[in-house]
Amino acid sequence: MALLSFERKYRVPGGTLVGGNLFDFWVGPFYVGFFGVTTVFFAILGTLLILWSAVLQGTWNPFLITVNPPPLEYGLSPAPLAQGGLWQIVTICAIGAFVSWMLRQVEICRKLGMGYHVPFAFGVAIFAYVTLVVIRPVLMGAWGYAFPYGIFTHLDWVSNTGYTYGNFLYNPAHMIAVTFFFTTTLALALHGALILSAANPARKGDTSRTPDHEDTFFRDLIGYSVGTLGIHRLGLLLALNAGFWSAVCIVVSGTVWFGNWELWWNWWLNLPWWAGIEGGVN
Ligand code: UQ2
Repeated sequence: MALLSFERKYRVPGGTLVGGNLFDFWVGPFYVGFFGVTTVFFAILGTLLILWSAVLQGTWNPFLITVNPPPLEYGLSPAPLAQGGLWQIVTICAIGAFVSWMLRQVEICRKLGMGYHVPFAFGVAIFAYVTLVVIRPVLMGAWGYAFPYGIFTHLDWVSNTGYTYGNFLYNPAHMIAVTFFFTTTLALALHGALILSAANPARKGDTSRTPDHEDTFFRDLIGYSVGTLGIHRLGLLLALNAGFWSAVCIVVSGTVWFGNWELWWNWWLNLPWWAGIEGGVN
């Protein structure tokens, strides 16, 4: 069905979570809905507050603009605007905009009778962000442990936070997250290459190849094809795990593990069956 006639057929009222028919309309190609309104509200307010923060800071250099969280002394209390209060409101706006965007996705899924896989996936990204700026700072007792909103300053925060725990690459959850990130790119590269190779035949003028060709390529190569639906399940699983284990690796640093991550691996050296071995560590 042509795009325009399909959309006309499916652009019908209903499926909203909040607001009934009130915001159940489109502006050009965009569905609005109650959460479209709240997304725009939080996004504009948050952006204006970042600009206000830049004015207070006295720079328009995009690399140097930074909205800093309050100093650690403020703990978990509201801070004056110029000492992290702006960061606190910007964070509320960011979470408000992200969650509104996710719920707008849910409303569109409901209108179309689709599964909620996309808003669920976006929810995992929101969870990773909320872990950094809410969950971990609350567990550690100060908003000052959250990261600043600036191009250079957030890089400095990542470096400083990493070295606070020695060599962060020894963090086992970080290892799992990195492995999922790399495996995600491997799966997407294989999938993108396989689809394009079937769609664009080796001999010019040949017709496109079918999914059977895709399956057979991998059966010939490694004796196994994960399948055309399976590769997308695998891709979603890999990508969501990358975000999830990223959240885990930072939330455990400073809450359940305080020292250097290299020392975490001493559990291996301390296993009972080689305790007391001559030349060992215990
Ligand atoms: C596949 C298949 C696809 C694919 C890909 C495979 C026809 C179009 C890429 C091959 C993928 C495999 C064997 C899994 C690789 C495992 C990891 C962890 C990267 O079989 O079905 O559909 O796109």
